[in-house]
Amino acid sequence: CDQRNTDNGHCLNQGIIDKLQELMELHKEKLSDHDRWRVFSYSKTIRALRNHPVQIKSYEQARAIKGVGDKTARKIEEIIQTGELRRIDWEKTPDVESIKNFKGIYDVGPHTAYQWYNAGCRTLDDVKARKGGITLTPTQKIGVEYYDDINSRMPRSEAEQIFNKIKPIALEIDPMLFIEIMGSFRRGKADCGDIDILITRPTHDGKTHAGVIRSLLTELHVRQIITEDLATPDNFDGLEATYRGLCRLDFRSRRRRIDILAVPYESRGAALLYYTGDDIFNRAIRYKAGSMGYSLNQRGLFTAVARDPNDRRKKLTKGYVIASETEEEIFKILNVPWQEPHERVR
Ligand code: DCP
Ligand code: MG
Ligand code: MN
Repeated sequence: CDQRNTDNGHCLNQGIIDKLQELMELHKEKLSDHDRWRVFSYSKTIRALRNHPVQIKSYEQARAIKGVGDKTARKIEEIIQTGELRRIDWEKTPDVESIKNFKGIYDVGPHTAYQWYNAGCRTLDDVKARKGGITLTPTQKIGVEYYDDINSRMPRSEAEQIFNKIKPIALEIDPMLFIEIMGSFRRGKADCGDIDILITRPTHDGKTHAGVIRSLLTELHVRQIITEDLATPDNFDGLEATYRGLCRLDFRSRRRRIDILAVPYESRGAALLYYTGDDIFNRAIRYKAGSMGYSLNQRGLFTAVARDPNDRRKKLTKGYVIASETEEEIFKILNVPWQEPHERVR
C-alpha cells in the first residue's frame, strides 16, 4: 500500500483489495485463458486501488479508475455494500484445493496437476498411491517425497551454515574461485526459500572455472551435503551452468533447496545483479533498460537487437555488451541510483 494513501498504515481500500485478492487467487488455480486474463486484470485493479488516494464508496467511483470495467466495478460495489463477494464462493470449486496442492510439488505445473485431478487424484496421498494409474517423473517423485521440506523456508542462519560448509570445499578444488550466496540471503532476508550460489573465477592466469561445477557436485554428494539432484546442467564443462538440487546441513536436518549458477568472469556484474533480485526489482530494471533501448539479462547489458518486424523472434543484428563486469556500471548506464541489495525490493 502506498504510505501516502493510508489511515494508520492501513490502505484506504484494503477491504476491497482483500476480497479481490481472494478471488484472484482462486482464478490462479484454474487453467483457461479466461482465468489467466482475469488474474492479470484483477492484479492491475488491485495495484490501482493500492495507489488510490481516496476511499471508494460507490460504483461510479470504482468505474472511474483506469482499467476498471463494469463487472469489476459491480463487484467493488457489492463489497462496499455487503462486505462480501458471492463470486468467491462460486469460484471455490472442489478442484481448487487439490490443484493448489499438486502445484506445490516440485516440477508439477498446471497441466500435470489437472491431468492427475482428472485421473481421480484429490490429495497428495492419492498421488503417492498413483491413484488412477498416474505416472511421476523422477524429479516429481523427489518433489512428493520432500514436499514439506521443499515448501518451507529456512532461517537465514541455516543457509549461512550450509554455505560455510560448501565454500571451503569449492576453494579446495580451486582457491581462486569467487563463490557467494545470492538471492534473498544477499538481500538480508531473515528467512530463505533456498540457497542460491554464484560461482565464477578471475582469468588473469589463463584459467577459468570450467569443469569446477562437476567436481564440486561430486564432492558435495560424497560429503552428503547435496542429497538429491533436481536439474543438472546440460554441459558441465562450459563456463555457464545452472544446477538445482536438495541439500542438508547434517543428517538430522530438513532437506533444503539449493541452486548453483556458474557464469563467465566477464559477466559477473550482470549475474550478481540478476541473482540478487528480487524478481520484481529485476523486472523493473529490465523494463528500464528496455525503455532506454537496451536489453538486460544475467549475461550483461546489451545494445538492443534489431528484430524482424514480421517475426519478432528473428534477430536482424546481434547487439553487443556495453556493461557486465560490475553492478555499479550497469546501474550507472541505466541512470538508476545505486541500491544496496537489501533495498532491491519493489
Ligand atoms: N530470479 C528472477 N526471476 C525469476 C526467478 C529468479 O529474476 N523468475 C532472480 C531473482 C531472484 C534470484 O533469481 O532473487 C533467486 O531466485 P529465487 O527463486 O531463489 O528467489 P529469492 O532468493 O529472491 O527468494 P527465496 O527466498 O524465495 O528463494
Ligand atoms: Mg532464493
Ligand atoms: Mn533459487
